[in-house]
Amino acid sequence: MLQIGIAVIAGLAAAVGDGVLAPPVRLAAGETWIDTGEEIAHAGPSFHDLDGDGRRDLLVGNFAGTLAHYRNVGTAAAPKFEAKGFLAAEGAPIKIKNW
Ligand SMILES: [Ca+2]
Repeated sequence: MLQIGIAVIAGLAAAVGDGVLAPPVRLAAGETWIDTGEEIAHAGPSFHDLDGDGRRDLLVGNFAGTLAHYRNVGTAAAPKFEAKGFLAAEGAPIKIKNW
């Protein structure tokens, strides 16, 4: 179910100029599908260049308030993602209150 949410957002990100959305794309990190798991809902994907290399990386927030980080090791036009764990600060995962 969560994979669908990510795929839909990825499809929106690929929208073309005439207002027609591109088909949804299921994202993977290496050989593993990106998935927040069955126990954690409300995937909130967002693309940002976190390391300043010109390629947008993927952050996936979830209901628990953590942000899974996937570094783009592909290109800007053909991204490939590498799982980097949860985004952290001072050695601890960042946790955002969402209610
Ligand atoms: Ca980057």
